Amino acid sequence: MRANGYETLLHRHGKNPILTAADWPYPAHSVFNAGATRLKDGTTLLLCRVEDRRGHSHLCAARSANGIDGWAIDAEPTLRPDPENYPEELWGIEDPRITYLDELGKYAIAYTAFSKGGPGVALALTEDFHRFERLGLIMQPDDKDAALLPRRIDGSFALVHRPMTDSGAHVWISFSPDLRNWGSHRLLLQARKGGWWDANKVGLSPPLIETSRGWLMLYHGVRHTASGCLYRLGVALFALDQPEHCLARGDSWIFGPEAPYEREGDVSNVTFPCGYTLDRNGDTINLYYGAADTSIGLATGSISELLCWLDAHGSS
Ligand code: BMA
Repeated sequence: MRANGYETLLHRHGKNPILTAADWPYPAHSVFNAGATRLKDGTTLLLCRVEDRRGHSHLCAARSANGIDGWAIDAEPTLRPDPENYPEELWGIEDPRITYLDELGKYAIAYTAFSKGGPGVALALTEDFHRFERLGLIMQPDDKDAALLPRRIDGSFALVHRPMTDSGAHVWISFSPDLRNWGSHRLLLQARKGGWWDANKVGLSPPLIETSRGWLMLYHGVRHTASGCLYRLGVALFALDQPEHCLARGDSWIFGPEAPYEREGDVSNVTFPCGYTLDRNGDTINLYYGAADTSIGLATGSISELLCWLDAHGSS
């Protein structure tokens, strides 16, 4: 399929938006930016960011057999901010990204903890999405858009994240022996400059996807315009054993706000994926994204097609 002459790599589901605040079993203002995973029994679990009328967010799990509809949503918030014990969560917790860590037999959730100091990166572990073990703030403000890699690289856990610096908002990777102490920080992906669609501000979208050719990154690029920001999605590939080494980066964005529920909402013109699942064939990717900071959409694509596109449109 083509749109305006461009290849369509990610296809919106006909039932989009697949989840909205109207589906919630308790009062909620908006539901967006969900982390995603497939549980061992094949159930798709979305850990959704739910914003209340105070403007504060918490996380709530929604489970579905097909990842499209028939969602069973927790009757109460699944993970609430806990500012008494974790002051960095005073104004809410946002944008979870889920990675299953084989080594621990646990899911790691990297999320944004928001408080007086600004947004920082916090980490929690869980086996069942009912009980959670918090590790607290692992990257101090201003930092967000973080996810762990599923396995150690050269003996260390690896975290992709997006600190704000004077030179702009770029994606970094940091390493840790124990998930608590982080160092060996390296620049992973730099925002471009000038007229590019991803000038000045980029960030990781869902966790990196391991492929035989490298770690595939879907990242958001933010374009500042006279009427606000445009959040769109781009693609890059990094070496498996040396993830800070970029093998290819696409020149154009591949997915952006086009449908009415992406064009209009609390924050218009935002497509913001925080999670994906892979089908059993290992190729079909189901991408769950926040639409206009208001609802959750699903778009489906193929890993091999994304890699082919990168061969044709990428440079290192
Ligand atoms: C980013 C994050 C996201 C949000 C997006 C658009 O900086 O804070 O949570 O979806 O802005 O508002």
